[in-house]
Amino acid sequence: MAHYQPIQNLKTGRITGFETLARLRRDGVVLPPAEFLPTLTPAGRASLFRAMFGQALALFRAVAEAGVDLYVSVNVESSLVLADGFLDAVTPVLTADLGFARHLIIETLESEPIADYARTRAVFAGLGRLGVHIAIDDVGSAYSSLLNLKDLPVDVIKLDQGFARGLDRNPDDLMFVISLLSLARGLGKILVVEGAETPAILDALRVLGVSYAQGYAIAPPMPAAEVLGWLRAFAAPPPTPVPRTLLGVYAYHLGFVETCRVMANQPMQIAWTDHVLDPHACPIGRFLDRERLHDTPVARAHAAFHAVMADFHTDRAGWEAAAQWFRDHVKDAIAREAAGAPLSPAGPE
Ligand code: G
Ligand code: MN
Repeated sequence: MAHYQPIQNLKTGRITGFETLARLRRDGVVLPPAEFLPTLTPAGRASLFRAMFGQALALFRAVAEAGVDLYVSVNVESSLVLADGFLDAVTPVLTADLGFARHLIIETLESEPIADYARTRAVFAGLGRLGVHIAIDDVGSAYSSLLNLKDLPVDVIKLDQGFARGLDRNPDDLMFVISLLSLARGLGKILVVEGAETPAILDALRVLGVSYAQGYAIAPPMPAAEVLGWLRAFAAPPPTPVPRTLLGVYAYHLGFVETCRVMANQPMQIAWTDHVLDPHACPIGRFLDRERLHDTPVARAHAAFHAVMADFHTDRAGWEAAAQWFRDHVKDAIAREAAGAPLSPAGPE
């Protein structure tokens, strides 16, 4: 049995695809892969993959018939990719239906070190010639993942959900997302961040410039019969650089500060315009004004940070301290909100 979980393009708001996820029903309970995969033999895993590949094709045909253009991804262990029957099982189907091949993403999992890089590269390249995209799954969860990223021809990086899932409790973990985003950009790969569990996490990812996300905040995995109806009902708010949540504010600020640090590291000095000194002009200022939070400690720390932008080249330590002060206030406000005591908006003027 397969469930399908949507992946959203955060730049456009549209759903770009679905991941095919194995679900096992045992004694009336639906089990996720973590609970039953370890019990499967290699032959059992191969037959699970064939079943999921078939389910992915079935979903692709159903949505294509309804005139909807979507990618469908399917998971496979790297060891299975190297096994003899793998290409034989998928090539005839993909060659017969190049529309499916071009809409298929194969997500490779790294449960064990890759035994034969040359052969893995050859298989991926063969799939690539048919139009199939390759994703490297759960990046960051296994010791070899960055080496695989370096040595294999993949198109998509899926950041393990462990990085995004707890962001509302540990906002500084956003640095992992910022770094991976920069790595993906530099390598020319697409980054998909998994574990977008809450609207605030999704907001933070969008504000950072992450292009694709997957997680409960968009939708949990659903049965095939629900996919088209869910797509029809799905309405994404219009894309905007303005944060919608305090975690989004935190993300925007971290991303901005990191960009400034990178630029400070090269000899061409940045000339700030007066605009930069205006605390109401930036996306954070627009959030604070819209939420009527302009009379709060967070907003005062925000204005103080804008005031030190003029000292960026002359007093970096003071600038870093003001940035840190603002972040401490935002973190405090996030914690208050989680505890049910949010910052109160200013009263009517
Ligand atoms: O291997 P991969 O990480 O692609 O598997 C995705 C799994 O994560 C699925 O089993 C899915 O049910 C689960 N999942 C999807 N989104 C979320 C989320 O936002 N939070 C958590 N905790 N799990 C998720
Ligand atoms: Mn996956």
